[in-house]
Amino acid sequence: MKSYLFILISAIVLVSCGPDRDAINEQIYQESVKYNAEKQLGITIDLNQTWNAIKEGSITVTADADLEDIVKVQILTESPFYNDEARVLNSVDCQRGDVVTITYEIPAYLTELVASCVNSKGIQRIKVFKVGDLSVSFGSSTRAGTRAEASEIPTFTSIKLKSPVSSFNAKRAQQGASCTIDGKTYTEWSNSNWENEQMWDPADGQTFDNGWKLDSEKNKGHIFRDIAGFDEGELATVQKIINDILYKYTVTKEDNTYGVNKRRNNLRFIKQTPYFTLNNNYIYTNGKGCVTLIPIQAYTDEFKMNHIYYYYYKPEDVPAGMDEVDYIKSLPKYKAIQVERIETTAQSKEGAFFRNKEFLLPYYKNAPHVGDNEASAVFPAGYKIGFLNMKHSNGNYSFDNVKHGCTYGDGRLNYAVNHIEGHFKTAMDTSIGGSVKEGMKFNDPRIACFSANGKTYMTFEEGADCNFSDMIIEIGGISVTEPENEETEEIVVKDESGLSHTVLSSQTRTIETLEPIFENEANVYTMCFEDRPVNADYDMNDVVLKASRENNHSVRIRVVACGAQDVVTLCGIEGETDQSRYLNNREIHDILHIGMGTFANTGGQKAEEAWEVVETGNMTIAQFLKNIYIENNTTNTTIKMSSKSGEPPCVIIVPFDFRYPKEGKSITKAYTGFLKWAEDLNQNQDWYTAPEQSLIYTGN
Ligand SMILES: [Ca+2]
Ligand SMILES: [Ca+2]
Ligand SMILES: [Ca+2]
Repeated sequence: MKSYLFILISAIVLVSCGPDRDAINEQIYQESVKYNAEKQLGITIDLNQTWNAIKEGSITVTADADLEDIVKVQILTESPFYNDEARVLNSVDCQRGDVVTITYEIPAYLTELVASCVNSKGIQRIKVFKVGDLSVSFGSSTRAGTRAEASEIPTFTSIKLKSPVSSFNAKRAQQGASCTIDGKTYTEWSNSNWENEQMWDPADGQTFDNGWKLDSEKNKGHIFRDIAGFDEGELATVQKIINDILYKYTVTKEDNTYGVNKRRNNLRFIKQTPYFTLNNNYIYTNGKGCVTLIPIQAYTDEFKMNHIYYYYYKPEDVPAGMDEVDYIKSLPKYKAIQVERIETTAQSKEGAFFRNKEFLLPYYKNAPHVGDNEASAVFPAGYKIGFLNMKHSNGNYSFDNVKHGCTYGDGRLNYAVNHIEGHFKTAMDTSIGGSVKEGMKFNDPRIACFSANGKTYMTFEEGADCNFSDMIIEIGGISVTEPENEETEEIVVKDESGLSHTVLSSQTRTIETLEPIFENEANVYTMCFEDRPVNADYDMNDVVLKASRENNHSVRIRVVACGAQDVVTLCGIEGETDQSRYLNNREIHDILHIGMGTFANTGGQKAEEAWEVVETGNMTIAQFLKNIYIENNTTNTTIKMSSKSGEPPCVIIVPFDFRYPKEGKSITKAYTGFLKWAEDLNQNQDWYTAPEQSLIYTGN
């Protein structure tokens, strides 16, 4: 068979030198295309392969999120919060309560998507759904905090505190000029003003009303109530929000470069949050009710060593002439949670998400003393609340242990502890003796706050890396006031890298929430052509188009590259368009304003992209692209998506901002997973996410 084909090929080469392809038998042409493909690719193509990696679907969305002034609903690939990777697949303008059906076109490997209600200010509330689900609604899962019946609030007026213990910073500072930890000598605590820091726990044996209780075990010293788990569908949504920004482990080569011990470096995210940029990770109370903590994950082997404390002050309470940081060091620290009581060891190992206990942060009115202290469950307005994690083995307060120490949300308080070698210092940047590329500085926070989907979370870095997802706690709140009209204020903040973000400050809950406005890019679909199927080199860059949704009824189409020498005309763009920008029926070199026979944007010459917006009506992007084809006027051939499956890949559609190969580099080398997918379309469906960097065009 092969030798027979070889004879045919020779014949074609002879014939195709002439101007007229009509003489070539269509079947001979197709077989020679196939022969070249099998030679170039070296595999047998899956008989069902259509070279279109897009999966289509639709979902009916009820726009009932707890959000004023909803203006649209959109479908995203991932959670939009602090996540540059999330892409908008489609959006429909609507109002609160509307029920809308939205089509989407996604990479075949995605199994979960995100529906989002967006309001006029750009604030979003999301809900995760499964590809194939028929409908999704938001309902109570996006409710921002809870407003209590009076019966939910404990009515105590005093709390008994037991004898305090000195903090590790205090014990180490009390050593004088230097202190020794596990044989190493440190001077960071000398003259550090830490020596008076004390840790106060509620004493055992107290009872509270309205469902609140002290832990039944001795010496836990935290006050909590049992709460119902996640609302319907909320668990999947919370998991997605957390994992899309704070996933614990490294997954890509880049992650590995910046991580340590296979833990991802999530420090960059922490530093984007307005709580860090504006507030040093303090939260501000507004006097509307109780402030509570609801643990949702403790993905750490050391969870039994973690003890969460808090402190609070009014900025105007700092004595004149006193350094604010020294003032904070001297403040009493109160127990909030002993983490060993929130989960099992098995849950800690699998990174389970849960939501079953709500811990109260009592307000102690005066400086604490052993015995009864005047206290209330409602936190007055105007306080900054800060958090720390006191890490130590239970009952063991020895400062001579590298894992023992207090780590704070206010990074200025971490300077000394971050110097402890063999544990905390490992999380520092390599330039200051740590192990993490782009790791922490000595003054960086180890607890961060962020708001997403109407809730505010705290996330902890307890140890020797920068994954910042050792523990995740929702900052809850039980409001005692009637919900008022939204009190929001827009603030523009700059992050460390100098980028400006609009943040909406809201006072609708018991603490101020700071929610940035996230605008995610539209998903980009890429269509690649080979211009000479008979002797294709499969660099898939001879004509490259990119398409993205402009809105529910129009598509932006761009011509981004020409890696063809032949005269090639772009055809089949269907739909109304602005005639001043038309691309249809024009020669590709002409479109890009480059010389005939030259390449652009495939490695050598660069050219500006050309684009137009086309009214596509009800057509999906996939349908719109499938209609587009090229005419090779040099060889007199038409190259279009084959209506049959199992044909050679002369045209492919990728549901992604695909980095096509450089000039002359085969897609089989640039994407090593491509051939497996070509042979079996159920394998390696995400092949286009893992390029060989040196073989793809990245703009240079
Ligand atoms: Ca960690
Ligand atoms: Ca080519
Ligand atoms: Ca080419």
